[in-house]
Amino acid sequence: MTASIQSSAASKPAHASARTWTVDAVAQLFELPFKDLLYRAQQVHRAHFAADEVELATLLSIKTGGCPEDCAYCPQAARYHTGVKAEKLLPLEDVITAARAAKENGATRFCMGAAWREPKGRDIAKVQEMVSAVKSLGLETCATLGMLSEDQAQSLKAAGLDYYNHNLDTAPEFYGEIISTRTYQHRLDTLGHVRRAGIKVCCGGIVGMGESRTQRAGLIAQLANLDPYPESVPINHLVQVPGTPLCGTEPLDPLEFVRTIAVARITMPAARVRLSAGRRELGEAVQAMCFLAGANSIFYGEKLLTTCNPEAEADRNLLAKLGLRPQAQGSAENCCECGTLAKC
Ligand code: SAM
Ligand code: DTB
Ligand code: SF4
Repeated sequence: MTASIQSSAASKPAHASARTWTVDAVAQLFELPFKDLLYRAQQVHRAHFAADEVELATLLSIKTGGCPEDCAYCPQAARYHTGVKAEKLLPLEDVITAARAAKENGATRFCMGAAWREPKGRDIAKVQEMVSAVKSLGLETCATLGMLSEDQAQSLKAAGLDYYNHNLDTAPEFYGEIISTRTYQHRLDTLGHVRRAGIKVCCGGIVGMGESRTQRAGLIAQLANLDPYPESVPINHLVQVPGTPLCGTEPLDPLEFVRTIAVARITMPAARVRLSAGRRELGEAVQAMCFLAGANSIFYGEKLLTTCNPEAEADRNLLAKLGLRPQAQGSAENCCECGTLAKC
């Protein structure tokens, strides 16, 4: 399994992988005493970012449910009986209204998600309009629409798309237990198309699906060895939704989730590591540890795609209690030197 995705950049960006991570080397980080692991993660975090700043990204499901894929975690797969109804693509006006509200609430990034295996030509034209409209509000734009061809990626870039989210989800060795309707290589191909179109990559995975620690290390090694590694790395804690095959999986030890965040931070120093799905179930103390471990981004707003997220006010209170501040709006400019959002 190759982890290489090609970039057309003439010179390597500053967040290019400084080294190749073997699964063993990543697994050794997981094995560190908890305090040593968090100390190392903090050192890396503070060398690359203001330690008190957290990015707020708001999600909107622009096309909900009815998905033909079989991702075993997903409430939007048509084949599972989860109570999520298939809906049509939202009208442009609804997307603009939601994006405006996200901006007023303090978000800097707006991510539009669609329950598609891959978008069709007419879908891309409509998403292009959404991207342009959201961008004109002064928000960073992100979309997650499934597999993308090179042409589709270029069309989205032309419309002003800043980030594309497409997750590897888990280690290659565990992947077949979770999804059978598309391969790991399909995912790497889409990531390559996104990179070559000049869109920043948002790519992470889910933990708590019954994978082993070695497999968690395998996921992180895959992400860290992408060349360059993703600018954004969402680490999702499985939200167990009744009706999905993974509902009833033995819950992951929350400290293992914190370790995963720390290992992502150490191996991808200049990436935004996003504490993603599952925050409600983790509670405030575990989330606080995740921030200590180097998480510096969250999904913000009462809903993820179909499941619940903490209320925005509860999140603002949590950040204030921890002495963390939301990233200032309008400050998410690219570094002129390297094109990333991080200090370099
Ligand atoms: N259909 C597109 C795709 O799969 O790329 C975009 C939407 S999909 C819902 C985006 C990501 O959400 C998935 O790759 C997965 O990592 C995450 N996700 C979905 N259901 C989840 C759950 N129950 N718990 C945690 N993460 C989940
Ligand atoms: C990502 O890694 N997590 C978000 C976002 N990218 C699109 C989605 C989480 C979805 C959780 C289940 C749901 O709400 O349907
Ligand atoms: Fe479809 Fe995406 Fe859910 Fe998989 S994760 S079933 S592709 S919406």
